[in-house]
Amino acid sequence: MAIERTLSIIKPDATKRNLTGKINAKFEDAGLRIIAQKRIQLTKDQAGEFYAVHKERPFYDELCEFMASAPVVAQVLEGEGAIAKNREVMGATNPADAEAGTIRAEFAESVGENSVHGSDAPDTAADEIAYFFSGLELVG
Ligand code: 3AN
Repeated sequence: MAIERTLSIIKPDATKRNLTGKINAKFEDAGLRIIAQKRIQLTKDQAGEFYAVHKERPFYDELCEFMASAPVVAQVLEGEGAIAKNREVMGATNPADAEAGTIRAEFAESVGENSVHGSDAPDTAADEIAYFFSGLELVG
């Protein structure tokens, strides 16, 4: 399988509860390398731009408010099949459906405040990485 890069975000519910290290350990234990990482405070507009694909969904406004409610940690994960592997480690969107041992099963508070974001395909991964990081910041 090819080496891929994917965008991950540790969301406000998790940074507020001081879970960055525990979540990073899950990625590293699964063989994903954190090749770029920064903690930032998004504005509601920036969160809205990032989640523009969800604009028509009923939870869009709530999602943007939440993503701007506290700092997030944006990161690039690299590894074999990193996009699918990261989504496996994250678990299902709704923590009630997430498999035991996944990040969302262990840490997520609700379907909205679900601790992590991960890109879902190669094209979105490339766009989302470029939203947060310049090429110079990616040291594999
Ligand atoms: P995933 O993050 O698992 O790819 P998406 O792309 O369906 O899930 O949803 C993007 C984000 O929108 C989720 N991570 C979650 O924070 C939020 N979200 C999804 N469904 C709901 C919902 N029913 N109510 C509130 N927020 C939601």
